[in-house]
Amino acid sequence: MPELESTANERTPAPPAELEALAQNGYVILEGLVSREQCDQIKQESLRLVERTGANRFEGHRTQRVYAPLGKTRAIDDLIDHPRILALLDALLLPNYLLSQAQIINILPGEDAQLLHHDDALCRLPRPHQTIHAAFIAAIDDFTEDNGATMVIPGSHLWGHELPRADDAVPCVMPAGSAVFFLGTLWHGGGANRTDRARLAVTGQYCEPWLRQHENFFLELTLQQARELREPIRSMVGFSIHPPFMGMVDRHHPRRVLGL
Ligand SMILES: O=C(O)CCC(=O)C(=O)O
Repeated sequence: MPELESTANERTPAPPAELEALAQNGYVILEGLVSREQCDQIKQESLRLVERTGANRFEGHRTQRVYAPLGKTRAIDDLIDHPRILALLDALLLPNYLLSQAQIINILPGEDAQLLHHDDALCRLPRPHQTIHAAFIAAIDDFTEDNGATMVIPGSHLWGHELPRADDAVPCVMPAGSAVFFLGTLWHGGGANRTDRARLAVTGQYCEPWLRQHENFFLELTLQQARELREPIRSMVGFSIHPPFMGMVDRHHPRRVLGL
């Protein structure tokens, strides 16, 4: 097997206060990840890509989503590999952690609150358990009390199998360009949009390098698209290994398939 590589590098480590907030509450708000101008560009591109509304209550009958955005636009790359997001992931997950899923979510006026859930539920592990999954949801519009801001239940990452009560959830109110970063065990969901304007967000979910990703990037991206992805996004979609050989292709590092 050729050289090992890591998504962790010389990044500035995550501030202890952010890690403490995560340990205590299960989430932390990161302000000012991208500028308002960048949000405007993301919004313009997202509104070009969004199509139909969801098919069920979880997707949201009044929510538009862009699935597989990495094959459709480069507009959200600066969020997907934002150094402050990756610094938190470096502290939480093993080197060569993966992007599990990326999505653009536009909650339209009149949408009901989404069912509360935790992102690692599909793994069916007894709770509470170690962190194997973490995510961010970035506000591209300002998130307010009543426009569909992501709702979280503080401390619920430590729960066992008790079920959440909607009344315990609090909105992540934050200005456009900020994000809520949270552990895969935290109960959360999109909020109800009681305004007359849509609420746009970008989300990235990440997982341990030995866990199956929610999205099958190998089938969503052409080899040429994968070649053109910048690092560390290319590694995070799956052109990486969990040492010594998980993820190999015919004995070799998967990057060789791309001729790189
Ligand atoms: O849009 C949001 O604020 C949350 C969405 C979410 O958690 C999901 O769709 O899984």
